[in-house]
Amino acid sequence: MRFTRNNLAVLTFICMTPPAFAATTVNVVESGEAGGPMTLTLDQSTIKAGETTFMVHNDAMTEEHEMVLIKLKSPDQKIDVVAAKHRVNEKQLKSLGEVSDLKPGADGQMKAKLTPGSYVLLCNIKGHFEAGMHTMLTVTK
Ligand SMILES: [Cu+2]
Repeated sequence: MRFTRNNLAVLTFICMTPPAFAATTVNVVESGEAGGPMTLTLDQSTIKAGETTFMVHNDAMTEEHEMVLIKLKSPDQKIDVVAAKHRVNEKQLKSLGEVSDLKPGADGQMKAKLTPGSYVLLCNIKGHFEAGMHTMLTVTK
């Protein structure tokens, strides 16, 4: 195959175009009332690395929630709950930020630049992690 000047121009353009760069948005819904089961769900569990916006909605009627973003050292890293406090010890974990004090019905958001790896999103209000408010997020290249 012989390249004409036009072909080369097109090839050069393709080679120099970086991979599509689009910020990812993850929608997070938190739900559950005091004394009952609680949930923290994502609209996608695997995303590409890069600039990420978490849009967090507290769907509870009366309960305040929060969302803490944690990067794990490995996919199977255990997160311990401090029994006496009914909370996770955030100081032992790598937190990348949080949306705190989300009132019932309220929305919040946070941005983070995510590198490939395993992440956990959780609510660390007393008792909420144990009630079910945690979920995994996998970030790929
Ligand atoms: Cu909560």
